[in-house]
Amino acid sequence: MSTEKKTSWTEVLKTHCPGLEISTEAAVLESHGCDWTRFRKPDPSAVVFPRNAEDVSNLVKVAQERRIALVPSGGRTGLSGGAVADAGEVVVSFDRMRRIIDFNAVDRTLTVEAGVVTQAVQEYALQKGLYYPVSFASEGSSQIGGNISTNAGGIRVLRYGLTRERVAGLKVVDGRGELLECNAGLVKNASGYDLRHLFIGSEGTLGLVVEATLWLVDPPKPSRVMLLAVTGLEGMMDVFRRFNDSLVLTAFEFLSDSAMRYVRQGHDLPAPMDTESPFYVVLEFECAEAVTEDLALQCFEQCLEAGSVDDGVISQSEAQAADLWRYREGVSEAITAFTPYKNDLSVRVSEVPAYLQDLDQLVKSRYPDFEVLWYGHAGDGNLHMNILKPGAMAVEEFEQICGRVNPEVFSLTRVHRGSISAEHGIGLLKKPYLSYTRTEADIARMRGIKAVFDPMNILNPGKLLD
Ligand code: 2HG
Ligand code: ZN
Repeated sequence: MSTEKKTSWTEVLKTHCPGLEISTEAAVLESHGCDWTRFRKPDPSAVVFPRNAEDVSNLVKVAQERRIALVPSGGRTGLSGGAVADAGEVVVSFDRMRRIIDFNAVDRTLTVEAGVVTQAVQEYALQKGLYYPVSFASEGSSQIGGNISTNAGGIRVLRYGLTRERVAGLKVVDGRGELLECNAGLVKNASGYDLRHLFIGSEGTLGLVVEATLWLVDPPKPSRVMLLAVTGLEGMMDVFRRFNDSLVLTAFEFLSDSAMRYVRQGHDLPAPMDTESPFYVVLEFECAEAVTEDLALQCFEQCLEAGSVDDGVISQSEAQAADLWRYREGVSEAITAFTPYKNDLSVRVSEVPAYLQDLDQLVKSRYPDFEVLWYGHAGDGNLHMNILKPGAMAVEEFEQICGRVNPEVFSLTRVHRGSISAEHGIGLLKKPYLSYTRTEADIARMRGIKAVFDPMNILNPGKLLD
Protein backbone atom coordinates (compact mmCIF):
# COMPACT_ATOMS: atom_id res chain seq x y z
CA MET A 1 0.00 0.00 0.00
CA SER A 2 1.23 3.51 -0.82
CA THR A 3 2.63 5.67 1.96
CA GLU A 4 0.00 8.36 1.12
CA LYS A 5 -2.89 5.97 1.64
CA LYS A 6 -1.39 4.71 4.89
CA THR A 7 -0.93 8.26 6.13
CA SER A 8 -4.44 9.21 5.09
CA TRP A 9 -5.97 6.27 7.02
CA THR A 10 -3.99 7.25 10.10
CA GLU A 11 -5.08 10.89 9.76
CA VAL A 12 -8.74 9.87 9.39
CA LEU A 13 -8.53 7.89 12.62
CA LYS A 14 -6.76 10.71 14.43
CA THR A 15 -9.50 13.12 13.41
CA HIS A 16 -12.55 10.92 13.85
CA CYS A 17 -11.56 8.81 16.85
CA PRO A 18 -10.47 11.46 19.34
CA GLY A 19 -8.74 10.00 22.38
CA LEU A 20 -7.90 6.72 20.64
CA GLU A 21 -4.24 5.77 21.20
CA ILE A 22 -2.59 5.42 17.79
CA SER A 23 1.00 4.39 17.16
CA THR A 24 2.98 4.54 13.94
CA GLU A 25 6.32 3.88 15.61
CA ALA A 26 8.39 1.47 13.53
CA ALA A 27 9.02 -0.94 16.42
CA VAL A 28 5.31 -1.12 17.28
CA LEU A 29 4.32 -1.65 13.63
CA GLU A 30 6.87 -4.43 13.43
CA SER A 31 5.90 -6.15 16.69
CA HIS A 32 2.11 -5.81 16.34
CA GLY A 33 1.91 -6.35 12.58
CA CYS A 34 2.38 -10.09 12.70
CA ASP A 35 1.91 -13.26 14.70
CA TRP A 36 4.34 -16.14 15.17
CA THR A 37 4.31 -17.05 11.47
CA ARG A 38 7.56 -16.16 9.77
CA PHE A 39 6.35 -16.29 6.18
CA ARG A 40 4.93 -12.74 5.81
CA LYS A 41 6.47 -9.33 6.41
CA PRO A 42 4.44 -6.99 8.64
CA ASP A 43 3.42 -3.74 6.95
CA PRO A 44 0.56 -2.08 8.86
CA SER A 45 -0.40 1.61 8.58
CA ALA A 46 -0.84 2.05 12.30
CA VAL A 47 -1.59 0.18 15.50
CA VAL A 48 -4.51 1.39 17.61
CA PHE A 49 -5.11 0.60 21.28
CA PRO A 50 -8.80 0.97 22.23
CA ARG A 51 -9.53 1.09 25.97
CA ASN A 52 -13.09 -0.20 25.98
CA ALA A 53 -15.94 -1.54 23.84
CA GLU A 54 -17.11 1.95 22.99
CA ASP A 55 -13.71 2.84 21.54
CA VAL A 56 -13.86 -0.33 19.41
CA SER A 57 -17.37 0.44 18.22
CA ASN A 58 -16.46 4.04 17.25
CA LEU A 59 -13.35 2.83 15.48
CA VAL A 60 -15.23 0.23 13.44
CA LYS A 61 -17.94 2.75 12.48
CA VAL A 62 -15.31 5.12 11.12
CA ALA A 63 -13.45 2.26 9.44
CA GLN A 64 -16.67 1.11 7.81
CA GLU A 65 -17.43 4.55 6.44
CA ARG A 66 -13.91 5.04 5.10
CA ARG A 67 -13.27 1.40 4.10
CA ILE A 68 -10.29 1.09 6.41
CA ALA A 69 -9.09 -2.49 6.79
CA LEU A 70 -8.70 -3.64 10.42
CA VAL A 71 -6.67 -6.58 11.71
CA PRO A 72 -7.47 -7.69 15.28
CA SER A 73 -4.41 -8.54 17.30
CA GLY A 74 -4.27 -10.41 20.62
CA GLY A 75 -1.14 -12.09 22.00
CA ARG A 76 0.01 -12.68 18.39
CA THR A 77 0.89 -16.31 19.05
CA GLY A 78 -1.06 -17.58 16.01
CA LEU A 79 0.60 -19.85 13.49
CA SER A 80 -1.50 -19.37 10.35
CA GLY A 81 -1.06 -15.66 9.72
CA GLY A 82 -4.52 -14.77 11.05
CA ALA A 83 -3.14 -11.68 12.83
CA VAL A 84 -0.71 -10.61 10.11
CA ALA A 85 -1.11 -7.10 8.68
CA ASP A 86 1.01 -7.17 5.52
CA ALA A 87 -1.12 -4.96 3.31
CA GLY A 88 -1.23 -1.61 5.09
CA GLU A 89 -4.11 -2.52 7.42
CA VAL A 90 -4.70 -0.87 10.79
CA VAL A 91 -3.96 -3.28 13.63
CA VAL A 92 -6.42 -3.26 16.54
CA SER A 93 -4.56 -4.31 19.66
CA PHE A 94 -6.40 -5.40 22.81
CA ASP A 95 -3.40 -4.75 25.05
CA ARG A 96 -5.26 -1.94 26.89
CA MET A 97 -8.37 -4.05 27.50
CA ARG A 98 -7.19 -6.31 30.29
CA ARG A 99 -9.81 -5.87 32.99
CA ILE A 100 -11.34 -8.72 34.89
CA ILE A 101 -14.92 -7.54 35.06
CA ASP A 102 -16.83 -10.02 37.16
CA PHE A 103 -16.64 -13.36 38.93
CA ASN A 104 -19.87 -15.13 39.75
CA ALA A 105 -19.48 -17.99 42.25
CA VAL A 106 -22.97 -19.37 41.71
CA ASP A 107 -22.81 -19.39 37.92
CA ARG A 108 -19.12 -20.27 38.08
CA THR A 109 -18.37 -17.70 35.42
CA LEU A 110 -15.61 -15.20 34.92
CA THR A 111 -16.18 -12.16 32.73
CA VAL A 112 -13.10 -10.57 31.22
CA GLU A 113 -12.09 -8.11 28.55
CA ALA A 114 -10.65 -9.53 25.35
CA GLY A 115 -7.03 -8.62 26.10
CA VAL A 116 -6.76 -10.64 29.31
CA VAL A 117 -3.96 -13.19 28.97
CA THR A 118 -5.03 -16.86 29.12
CA GLN A 119 -2.73 -17.60 32.05
CA ALA A 120 -4.23 -14.71 34.04
CA VAL A 121 -7.65 -16.33 33.60
CA GLN A 122 -6.27 -19.67 34.78
CA GLU A 123 -4.65 -18.07 37.82
CA TYR A 124 -7.73 -16.06 38.74
CA ALA A 125 -9.88 -19.20 38.53
CA LEU A 126 -7.51 -21.10 40.82
CA GLN A 127 -7.61 -18.27 43.36
CA LYS A 128 -11.37 -18.75 43.44
CA GLY A 129 -11.01 -22.50 43.94
CA LEU A 130 -12.00 -23.24 40.34
CA TYR A 131 -10.25 -24.08 37.08
CA TYR A 132 -10.02 -22.74 33.53
CA PRO A 133 -8.93 -25.85 31.64
CA VAL A 134 -7.89 -24.53 28.21
CA SER A 135 -4.13 -24.92 28.26
CA PHE A 136 -1.32 -24.76 25.69
CA ALA A 137 2.32 -23.77 25.45
CA SER A 138 1.68 -20.11 24.53
CA GLU A 139 -0.86 -19.47 27.34
CA GLY A 140 1.54 -17.00 28.99
CA SER A 141 1.09 -14.48 26.16
CA SER A 142 -2.03 -15.45 24.20
CA GLN A 143 -5.18 -13.44 24.95
CA ILE A 144 -8.74 -14.62 25.53
CA GLY A 145 -10.09 -12.70 22.53
CA GLY A 146 -7.60 -14.50 20.28
CA ASN A 147 -8.39 -17.87 21.90
CA ILE A 148 -12.06 -17.32 21.12
CA SER A 149 -11.44 -16.11 17.59
CA THR A 150 -9.46 -19.27 16.82
CA ASN A 151 -11.39 -21.64 19.11
CA ALA A 152 -8.09 -22.58 20.75
CA GLY A 153 -7.58 -26.21 21.72
CA GLY A 154 -4.36 -27.33 23.38
CA ILE A 155 -3.46 -30.31 25.51
CA ARG A 156 -6.59 -30.98 27.60
CA VAL A 157 -9.26 -31.03 24.88
CA LEU A 158 -9.69 -34.75 25.46
CA ARG A 159 -11.04 -34.10 28.95
CA TYR A 160 -12.49 -30.57 28.80
CA GLY A 161 -13.15 -29.71 25.16
CA LEU A 162 -12.17 -26.65 23.11
CA THR A 163 -12.50 -22.96 23.99
CA ARG A 164 -15.99 -23.08 22.44
CA GLU A 165 -17.21 -25.21 25.36
CA ARG A 166 -16.05 -22.58 27.84
CA VAL A 167 -17.76 -19.54 26.30
CA ALA A 168 -20.92 -18.69 28.20
CA GLY A 169 -21.37 -15.26 26.68
CA LEU A 170 -19.72 -12.82 24.32
CA LYS A 171 -19.77 -9.14 23.55
CA VAL A 172 -18.66 -8.51 20.01
CA VAL A 173 -18.43 -5.43 17.80
CA ASP A 174 -19.42 -6.53 14.31
CA GLY A 175 -18.31 -4.99 11.01
CA ARG A 176 -21.11 -2.42 11.19
CA GLY A 177 -19.74 -1.13 14.47
CA GLU A 178 -22.67 -2.52 16.46
CA LEU A 179 -22.11 -4.06 19.85
CA LEU A 180 -23.80 -7.47 19.98
CA GLU A 181 -24.35 -9.27 23.23
CA CYS A 182 -24.50 -13.00 22.65
CA ASN A 183 -26.03 -15.35 25.22
CA ALA A 184 -25.21 -13.40 28.42
CA GLY A 185 -24.04 -16.47 30.35
CA LEU A 186 -27.23 -18.50 30.01
CA VAL A 187 -26.98 -22.27 30.25
CA LYS A 188 -30.24 -22.67 28.36
CA ASN A 189 -31.29 -20.28 25.64
CA ALA A 190 -33.50 -21.60 22.86
CA SER A 191 -34.27 -18.25 21.29
CA GLY A 192 -33.04 -18.77 17.76
CA TYR A 193 -29.62 -18.71 16.15
CA ASP A 194 -26.78 -18.81 18.66
CA LEU A 195 -24.59 -16.08 17.18
CA ARG A 196 -21.96 -16.69 19.84
CA HIS A 197 -20.87 -19.86 18.06
CA LEU A 198 -20.52 -18.06 14.73
CA PHE A 199 -18.00 -15.66 16.21
CA ILE A 200 -16.02 -18.41 17.94
CA GLY A 201 -13.39 -19.61 15.48
CA SER A 202 -14.23 -16.96 12.87
CA GLU A 203 -10.68 -15.53 13.06
CA GLY A 204 -11.82 -11.94 13.49
CA THR A 205 -13.59 -11.89 10.12
CA LEU A 206 -17.11 -11.34 11.51
CA GLY A 207 -16.54 -9.24 14.60
CA LEU A 208 -14.08 -8.09 17.23
CA VAL A 209 -14.55 -9.83 20.56
CA VAL A 210 -14.44 -7.20 23.31
CA GLU A 211 -15.64 -9.16 26.33
CA ALA A 212 -16.21 -12.81 27.21
CA THR A 213 -17.96 -14.67 29.99
CA LEU A 214 -16.25 -17.98 30.59
CA TRP A 215 -17.48 -21.07 32.36
CA LEU A 216 -15.07 -22.39 34.95
CA VAL A 217 -15.02 -25.99 36.17
CA ASP A 218 -14.15 -27.91 39.35
CA PRO A 219 -10.50 -27.75 40.28
CA PRO A 220 -8.61 -30.64 38.72
CA LYS A 221 -8.07 -33.81 40.70
CA PRO A 222 -4.47 -34.74 41.49
CA SER A 223 -2.91 -36.28 38.42
CA ARG A 224 0.05 -38.31 37.24
CA VAL A 225 2.01 -37.96 34.03
CA MET A 226 3.61 -40.86 32.15
CA LEU A 227 6.10 -40.66 29.34
CA LEU A 228 6.10 -43.87 27.30
CA ALA A 229 8.33 -45.15 24.52
CA VAL A 230 5.84 -46.64 22.06
CA THR A 231 6.84 -49.11 19.40
CA GLY A 232 4.86 -47.64 16.50
CA LEU A 233 1.62 -46.01 15.43
CA GLU A 234 -0.61 -49.01 16.03
CA GLY A 235 1.09 -49.36 19.40
CA MET A 236 0.36 -45.73 20.19
CA MET A 237 -3.35 -46.17 19.63
CA ASP A 238 -3.37 -49.46 21.53
CA VAL A 239 -1.91 -47.54 24.48
CA PHE A 240 -4.59 -44.88 24.05
CA ARG A 241 -7.42 -47.41 24.03
CA ARG A 242 -6.19 -49.30 27.08
CA PHE A 243 -5.53 -46.22 29.21
CA ASN A 244 -8.65 -44.40 28.03
CA ASP A 245 -10.84 -47.39 28.91
CA SER A 246 -9.45 -47.75 32.44
CA LEU A 247 -8.61 -44.20 33.58
CA VAL A 248 -9.81 -40.62 33.24
CA LEU A 249 -7.26 -39.30 30.78
CA THR A 250 -6.74 -35.54 30.85
CA ALA A 251 -4.18 -35.54 28.02
CA PHE A 252 -2.76 -37.95 25.47
CA GLU A 253 0.03 -36.35 23.46
CA PHE A 254 2.75 -37.69 21.20
CA LEU A 255 6.04 -36.76 19.60
CA SER A 256 8.26 -38.51 17.07
CA ASP A 257 11.84 -39.51 17.79
CA SER A 258 13.18 -36.56 15.77
CA ALA A 259 10.92 -34.16 17.72
CA MET A 260 12.35 -35.72 20.89
CA ARG A 261 15.87 -35.08 19.60
CA TYR A 262 15.15 -31.40 18.91
CA VAL A 263 13.35 -30.72 22.17
CA ARG A 264 16.20 -32.28 24.13
CA GLN A 265 18.78 -30.27 22.20
CA GLY A 266 16.79 -27.02 22.37
CA HIS A 267 16.08 -27.17 26.09
CA ASP A 268 19.08 -29.15 27.20
CA LEU A 269 16.97 -32.02 28.55
CA PRO A 270 18.38 -35.40 29.57
CA ALA A 271 17.22 -38.62 27.87
CA PRO A 272 13.93 -39.43 29.64
CA MET A 273 14.76 -43.17 29.59
CA ASP A 274 17.32 -45.59 28.16
CA THR A 275 15.14 -46.93 25.38
CA GLU A 276 14.86 -45.15 22.02
CA SER A 277 11.61 -45.41 20.12
CA PRO A 278 10.00 -44.12 16.90
CA PHE A 279 7.33 -42.33 18.97
CA TYR A 280 6.82 -41.16 22.52
CA VAL A 281 3.56 -40.56 24.34
CA VAL A 282 3.01 -38.10 27.17
CA LEU A 283 -0.22 -38.98 28.94
CA GLU A 284 -1.84 -37.52 32.02
CA PHE A 285 -4.60 -39.09 34.11
CA GLU A 286 -6.61 -38.17 37.18
CA CYS A 287 -5.19 -40.03 40.15
CA ALA A 288 -6.77 -39.19 43.48
CA GLU A 289 -6.02 -42.58 45.09
CA ALA A 290 -3.16 -45.07 45.13
CA VAL A 291 -5.36 -47.73 43.53
CA THR A 292 -5.65 -45.58 40.37
CA GLU A 293 -1.89 -45.56 40.06
CA ASP A 294 -1.92 -49.37 40.36
CA LEU A 295 -4.46 -49.46 37.56
CA ALA A 296 -2.20 -47.32 35.38
CA LEU A 297 0.73 -49.62 36.07
CA GLN A 298 -1.43 -52.60 35.11
CA CYS A 299 -2.31 -50.89 31.82
CA PHE A 300 1.37 -50.27 31.26
CA GLU A 301 2.18 -53.98 31.88
CA GLN A 302 -0.54 -54.99 29.42
CA CYS A 303 0.91 -52.64 26.81
CA LEU A 304 4.36 -54.13 27.39
CA GLU A 305 2.97 -57.62 26.90
CA ALA A 306 1.10 -56.56 23.77
CA GLY A 307 4.32 -55.10 22.36
CA SER A 308 2.92 -51.56 22.22
CA VAL A 309 5.44 -49.98 24.57
CA ASP A 310 9.08 -50.66 25.33
CA ASP A 311 9.67 -48.48 28.32
CA GLY A 312 8.14 -45.71 30.42
CA VAL A 313 8.38 -43.39 33.39
CA ILE A 314 5.70 -42.07 35.74
CA SER A 315 5.77 -38.84 37.74
CA GLN A 316 5.83 -39.04 41.53
CA SER A 317 5.55 -35.32 42.22
CA GLU A 318 4.26 -32.15 40.57
CA ALA A 319 7.82 -31.14 39.75
CA GLN A 320 8.43 -34.44 37.98
CA ALA A 321 5.15 -34.09 36.11
CA ALA A 322 6.21 -30.62 34.92
CA ASP A 323 9.59 -32.03 33.84
CA LEU A 324 7.91 -34.74 31.77
CA TRP A 325 5.58 -32.23 30.15
CA ARG A 326 8.57 -30.24 28.90
CA TYR A 327 9.41 -33.01 26.40
CA ARG A 328 6.12 -32.35 24.63
CA GLU A 329 5.35 -28.70 25.41
CA GLY A 330 8.88 -27.54 24.56
CA VAL A 331 8.99 -28.88 20.99
CA SER A 332 7.41 -25.95 19.16
CA GLU A 333 9.73 -23.41 20.76
CA ALA A 334 12.79 -25.63 20.32
CA ILE A 335 12.36 -25.70 16.53
CA THR A 336 11.45 -22.04 15.96
CA ALA A 337 14.97 -21.23 14.81
CA PHE A 338 14.51 -23.68 11.89
CA THR A 339 11.61 -21.61 10.41
CA PRO A 340 9.34 -24.66 10.32
CA TYR A 341 6.57 -24.90 7.76
CA LYS A 342 3.56 -26.03 9.77
CA ASN A 343 0.60 -28.16 8.89
CA ASP A 344 -1.99 -28.57 11.63
CA LEU A 345 -4.07 -31.55 10.62
CA SER A 346 -6.86 -33.59 12.16
CA VAL A 347 -8.69 -36.84 11.60
CA ARG A 348 -10.94 -38.94 13.80
CA VAL A 349 -8.93 -40.55 16.58
CA SER A 350 -9.48 -44.06 15.22
CA GLU A 351 -8.05 -42.93 11.88
CA VAL A 352 -4.77 -41.57 13.32
CA PRO A 353 -2.51 -44.60 12.63
CA ALA A 354 -3.66 -45.18 9.03
CA TYR A 355 -3.52 -41.47 8.23
CA LEU A 356 -0.13 -40.89 9.80
CA GLN A 357 1.26 -43.96 8.03
CA ASP A 358 0.07 -42.69 4.64
CA LEU A 359 1.25 -39.17 5.35
CA ASP A 360 4.64 -40.31 6.51
CA GLN A 361 5.14 -42.23 3.26
CA LEU A 362 4.02 -39.28 1.16
CA VAL A 363 6.23 -36.88 3.04
CA LYS A 364 9.28 -39.14 2.79
CA SER A 365 8.91 -39.37 -0.98
CA ARG A 366 8.05 -35.70 -1.54
CA TYR A 367 10.42 -34.14 0.98
CA PRO A 368 13.43 -36.47 0.69
CA ASP A 369 15.82 -33.68 1.65
CA PHE A 370 13.83 -32.05 4.45
CA GLU A 371 13.52 -33.09 8.04
CA VAL A 372 9.90 -33.61 9.07
CA LEU A 373 8.85 -33.75 12.73
CA TRP A 374 5.58 -35.03 14.11
CA TYR A 375 3.97 -34.15 17.39
CA GLY A 376 0.56 -33.25 18.69
CA HIS A 377 -2.61 -34.26 20.40
CA ALA A 378 -3.07 -37.90 19.38
CA GLY A 379 -5.95 -38.29 21.86
CA ASP A 380 -8.12 -35.86 19.91
CA GLY A 381 -6.80 -36.67 16.41
CA ASN A 382 -4.73 -33.50 15.95
CA LEU A 383 -1.31 -33.93 14.34
CA HIS A 384 1.26 -31.16 13.96
CA MET A 385 3.52 -31.77 11.00
CA ASN A 386 6.56 -29.50 11.00
CA ILE A 387 8.96 -29.35 8.07
CA LEU A 388 12.29 -27.78 8.97
CA LYS A 389 13.93 -25.35 6.57
CA PRO A 390 17.43 -26.33 5.53
CA GLY A 391 19.77 -23.64 6.87
CA ALA A 392 21.01 -22.36 3.51
CA MET A 393 17.61 -22.20 1.76
CA ALA A 394 15.80 -18.87 1.34
CA VAL A 395 12.47 -18.67 3.21
CA GLU A 396 10.58 -17.87 -0.02
CA GLU A 397 11.93 -20.90 -1.86
CA PHE A 398 11.19 -23.12 1.14
CA GLU A 399 7.60 -21.89 1.36
CA GLN A 400 7.13 -22.45 -2.37
CA ILE A 401 8.34 -26.04 -2.16
CA CYS A 402 6.07 -26.77 0.82
CA GLY A 403 3.21 -25.09 -1.04
CA ARG A 404 3.73 -27.49 -3.96
CA VAL A 405 3.44 -30.54 -1.68
CA ASN A 406 0.46 -29.17 0.28
CA PRO A 407 -2.19 -30.25 -2.26
CA GLU A 408 -1.01 -33.84 -1.92
CA VAL A 409 -0.99 -33.66 1.88
CA PHE A 410 -4.48 -32.15 1.88
CA SER A 411 -5.85 -34.59 -0.72
CA LEU A 412 -4.74 -37.39 1.55
CA THR A 413 -6.37 -35.59 4.48
CA ARG A 414 -9.59 -35.45 2.48
CA VAL A 415 -9.37 -39.17 1.72
CA HIS A 416 -9.17 -39.79 5.48
CA ARG A 417 -12.06 -37.33 5.99
CA GLY A 418 -9.97 -34.97 8.10
CA SER A 419 -9.37 -31.25 8.30
CA ILE A 420 -6.53 -29.07 6.98
CA SER A 421 -6.65 -27.05 10.20
CA ALA A 422 -7.39 -28.59 13.57
CA GLU A 423 -6.73 -25.69 15.93
CA HIS A 424 -4.42 -23.09 14.35
CA GLY A 425 -6.99 -21.69 11.92
CA ILE A 426 -6.92 -20.92 8.20
CA GLY A 427 -5.64 -17.32 8.38
CA LEU A 428 -3.58 -16.31 5.37
CA LEU A 429 -1.38 -19.34 5.01
CA LYS A 430 -4.00 -22.05 4.60
CA LYS A 431 -6.57 -19.96 2.72
CA PRO A 432 -5.70 -21.35 -0.73
CA TYR A 433 -6.48 -24.86 0.52
CA LEU A 434 -9.80 -24.32 2.29
CA SER A 435 -11.68 -26.30 -0.35
CA TYR A 436 -9.85 -29.49 0.66
CA THR A 437 -11.91 -29.50 3.84
CA ARG A 438 -14.98 -27.36 3.10
CA THR A 439 -17.32 -27.84 0.14
CA GLU A 440 -18.18 -25.13 -2.36
CA ALA A 441 -21.61 -24.87 -0.78
CA ASP A 442 -20.03 -24.43 2.67
CA ILE A 443 -17.75 -21.68 1.42
CA ALA A 444 -20.60 -19.90 -0.33
CA ARG A 445 -22.63 -19.90 2.92
CA MET A 446 -19.60 -18.61 4.83
CA ARG A 447 -19.30 -15.73 2.37
CA GLY A 448 -22.99 -14.99 2.86
CA ILE A 449 -22.52 -14.86 6.65
CA LYS A 450 -19.48 -12.61 6.26
CA ALA A 451 -21.54 -10.19 4.15
CA VAL A 452 -24.20 -9.95 6.88
CA PHE A 453 -21.80 -9.14 9.71
CA ASP A 454 -19.19 -7.23 7.76
CA PRO A 455 -20.79 -5.82 4.61
CA MET A 456 -17.83 -3.57 3.75
CA ASN A 457 -15.27 -6.34 4.27
CA ILE A 458 -13.18 -4.32 6.71
CA LEU A 459 -12.63 -6.99 9.38
CA ASN A 460 -9.51 -9.02 8.78
CA PRO A 461 -10.04 -8.89 5.00
CA GLY A 462 -8.27 -11.59 3.01
CA LYS A 463 -8.08 -13.98 5.97
CA LEU A 464 -9.93 -17.29 5.83
CA LEU A 465 -11.85 -16.22 2.69
CA ASP A 466 -11.01 -13.98 -0.28
C1 2HG B 1 1.39 -27.35 20.10
O1 2HG B 1 0.54 -28.23 20.21
C2 2HG B 1 1.03 -26.07 19.43
O2 2HG B 1 2.53 -27.47 20.59
C3 2HG B 1 2.06 -25.67 18.37
O3 2HG B 1 -0.23 -26.14 18.86
C4 2HG B 1 2.12 -26.63 17.25
O4 2HG B 1 4.29 -25.91 16.63
C5 2HG B 1 3.26 -26.41 16.25
O5 2HG B 1 3.11 -26.82 15.09
ZN1 ZN C 1 -1.28 -28.02 19.29
